[in-house]
Amino acid sequence: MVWPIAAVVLCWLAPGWNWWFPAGPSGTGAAMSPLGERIDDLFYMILIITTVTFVGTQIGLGYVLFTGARRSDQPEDAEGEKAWFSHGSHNLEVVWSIVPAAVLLFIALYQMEVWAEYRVQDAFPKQVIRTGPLAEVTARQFEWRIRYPGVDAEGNPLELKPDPQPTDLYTVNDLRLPSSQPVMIWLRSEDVQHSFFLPELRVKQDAVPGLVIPVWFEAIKSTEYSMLCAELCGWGHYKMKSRLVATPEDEWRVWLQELQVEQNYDGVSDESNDE
Ligand SMILES: [Cu+2]
Repeated sequence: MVWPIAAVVLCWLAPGWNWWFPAGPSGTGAAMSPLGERIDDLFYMILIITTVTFVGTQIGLGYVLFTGARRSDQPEDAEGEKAWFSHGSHNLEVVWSIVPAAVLLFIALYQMEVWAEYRVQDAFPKQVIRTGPLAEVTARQFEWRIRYPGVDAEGNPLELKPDPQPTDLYTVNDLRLPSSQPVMIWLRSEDVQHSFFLPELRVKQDAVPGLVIPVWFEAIKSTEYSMLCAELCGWGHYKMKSRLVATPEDEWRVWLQELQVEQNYDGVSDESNDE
């Protein structure tokens, strides 16, 4: 019984110690995105179901072992204590087929809405469908290359085109996007399979060579988040640790304008004359 008890105690304590979910900018393991909170609720629901199942089956196992040992001790008053075999019991087979199937079906149906919002483009928030992607993130061995649209004369971001444009702007390992609103990126891979992972936002999506995968998320706080590769993609896999910086939208626009000035600077002319 040591292991079941240890498992239950650990299940109980792990969330408080941030073993279950990583401690993000909030200092706790709390999800930093609205959809992430709902994903966490699903995790906890499944954790409770598996804990109850695990403890229940261990208690059942303990009970069977205990009563079996007691009966074999006293073979002389075996009357009425005849060994009972469950093997071939139709009723038991039906019960332990239907109950797990019902539990799995319940989980499958219960998570469908969150899954759809996360992965199915038609169910994405209307805002990201309207505004389109704000950046393209391309994974490669071993870094994240990020492409943003340039800004027009008024300082508004242009539309991000599927193919690189002369007006595009670039960063490496530094993804910057507006906070407190759903934003979308295009995810690609240049070489092998990588996995775009924002642990605090509960976003994890494979980057697959040849595919352009739209990914959306919403950072509820303006701060810096971890951006990792969650797929062992080669010797330098660890070097893909980078960051997502979420800022209010006006600050993000100013940053994009500054990036444009910086990247268009020819290194000769007086920078102040260009503006
Ligand atoms: Cu990688």
